[in-house]
Amino acid sequence: MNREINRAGLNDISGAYGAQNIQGEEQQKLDVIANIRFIRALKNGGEVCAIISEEEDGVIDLANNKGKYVVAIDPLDGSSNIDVNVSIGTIFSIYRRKSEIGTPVEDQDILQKGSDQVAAGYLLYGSSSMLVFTTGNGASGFTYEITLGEFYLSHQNIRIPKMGNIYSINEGSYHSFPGYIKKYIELCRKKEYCARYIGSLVADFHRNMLRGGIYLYPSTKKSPKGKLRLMYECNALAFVVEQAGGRASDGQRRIMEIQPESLHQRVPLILGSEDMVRQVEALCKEDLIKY
Ligand code: AFP
Repeated sequence: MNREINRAGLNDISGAYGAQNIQGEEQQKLDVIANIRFIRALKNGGEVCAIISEEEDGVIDLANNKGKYVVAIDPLDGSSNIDVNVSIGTIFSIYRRKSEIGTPVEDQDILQKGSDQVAAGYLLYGSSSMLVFTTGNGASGFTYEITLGEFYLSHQNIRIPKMGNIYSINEGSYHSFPGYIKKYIELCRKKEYCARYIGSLVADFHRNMLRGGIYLYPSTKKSPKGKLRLMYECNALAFVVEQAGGRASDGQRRIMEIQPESLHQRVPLILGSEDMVRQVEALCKEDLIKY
């Protein structure tokens, strides 16, 4: 994917594909290409029995009963940034199937909680391409060496600062945020924190993880349940950030403890430096007590 993304302006693979995905979002050509490529690679790998993808309505059953793992993936996140040469990413979660190996995939294999993930991570196609992932024993980053075509360990055991001074939120929606989010933004402004928002979750998250900060996508009038998807965006980053010493919440609950009810379920997402996320949770609690 790295090669295609880097050549996006030169060949006919940027721009809209002309269809919408299940969420009603316009698919970009690279969304479709990334989806096909990842599904093909996971199928050929032989370890996976089913895939949940942002770009597909239902579960992709690979008819590989011997496969031990279920993968949830957002093949290309931040795709509205492709045409303007801004960083984008891929996000993935890996689950061990619950049903017996050798039998067909069951519902219980698919809708698993984030706390059941055995590995998760993301690829960031930025000024360099990086893979950051965890298997539950810390989180590390690997940078892609383009001439050798390999990822090399470059960020061993990443630790997110407990407190930071960056906040990332689409402030254009300020007037439709819940009260506690508005209060938190006021607080960030008073303290003259740095507002940084790229609009590519992976890129915003990665910067905040290395520097210390918070990312917020709360409920809005347009997206009452938040915009981001629990199964292939929030859970993976929640696992990574927790393994780096940070926190991920929907305001009231730990993201990884939310029981998914559907493949494309959306949740509010607040994640990053532990003390910053706790402060938002405290403001949310105050609001709930008041009303
Ligand atoms: P696209 O893939 O449609 O660009 O959406 C990207 C995304 O899911 C996530 O990467 C961003 O953080 C978020 O949406 C940005 O959404 P807003 O444009 O509403 O701020």
